[in-house]
Amino acid sequence: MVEVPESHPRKKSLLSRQKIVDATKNGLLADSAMIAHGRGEAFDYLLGEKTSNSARLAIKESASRLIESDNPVISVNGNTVVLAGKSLIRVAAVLNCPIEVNIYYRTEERMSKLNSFLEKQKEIVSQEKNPDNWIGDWNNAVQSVKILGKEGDGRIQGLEGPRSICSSQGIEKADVILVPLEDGDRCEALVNLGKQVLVVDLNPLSRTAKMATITVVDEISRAAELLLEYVINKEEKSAEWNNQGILNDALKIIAENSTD
Ligand code: PTJ
Repeated sequence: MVEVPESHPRKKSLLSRQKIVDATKNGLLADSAMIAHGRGEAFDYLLGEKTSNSARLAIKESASRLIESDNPVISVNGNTVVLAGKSLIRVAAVLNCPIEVNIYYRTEERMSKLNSFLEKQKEIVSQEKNPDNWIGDWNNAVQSVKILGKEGDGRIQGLEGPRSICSSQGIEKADVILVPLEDGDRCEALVNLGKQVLVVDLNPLSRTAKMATITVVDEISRAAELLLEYVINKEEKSAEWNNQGILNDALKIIAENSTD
């Protein structure tokens, strides 16, 4: 791993790249994970590499829906585990909800490696001190987070083949699903099943971004840290949610950043 000096203006981006490179070597990621990451980086650059006010609103709304949900689940793919695994374990511990490994390019080997990676991260997170403003037994809360996915005993109706496989106690049962870097078809199938689908996607033009109940147009590691703050602060649901307005705002930011 190359040493990146503290002063380097692109330090965070370089470290994220390195995580993706290392995880690829370790067999955790899909062959196309770097392409997906590069596309995300390009959009993030255009968005100014910071969380916009409208993304902040979408993260708050996601927090409130997860809190109100009877059966919330956090669905993670390879890139998400590598970039935001620890933060999402913290969110799951506060919400007392499971995390499901659910990947587009499903192989038994990757499922098993991602599961072990998350279990190790759980151990590390469980040793941390309580997050700010959270009161309770942190070690116990983190240890209680179930990592689902490997069992594959559920199905997403409306999809065919390996992409329909899920956990009966996770995605199949859930009424609210947080699913970063989701694929458009699956997002549509989940919405058609009457579930609330909360996505994190840097591309406001993607089918996923357009299909979702709530779209957080932000980078997953930044969004996951804010989500933790908001689930702890127990954000309240807004009376009406205009998701198209959120997408329009992201496009406006990109347009503004693209002119002198
Ligand atoms: O682990 P698997 O098998 O589930 O495969 C995961 C990938 C990401 C390879 C797969 O889902 C895929 O091919 O995704 P796409 O169709 O390239 O879509 C990825 C979307 O996520 C794009 O719209 C990117 O802009 C966006 N994206 C990429 N990196 C980030 C991101 N959004 C938020 N944060 C990121 N770090």
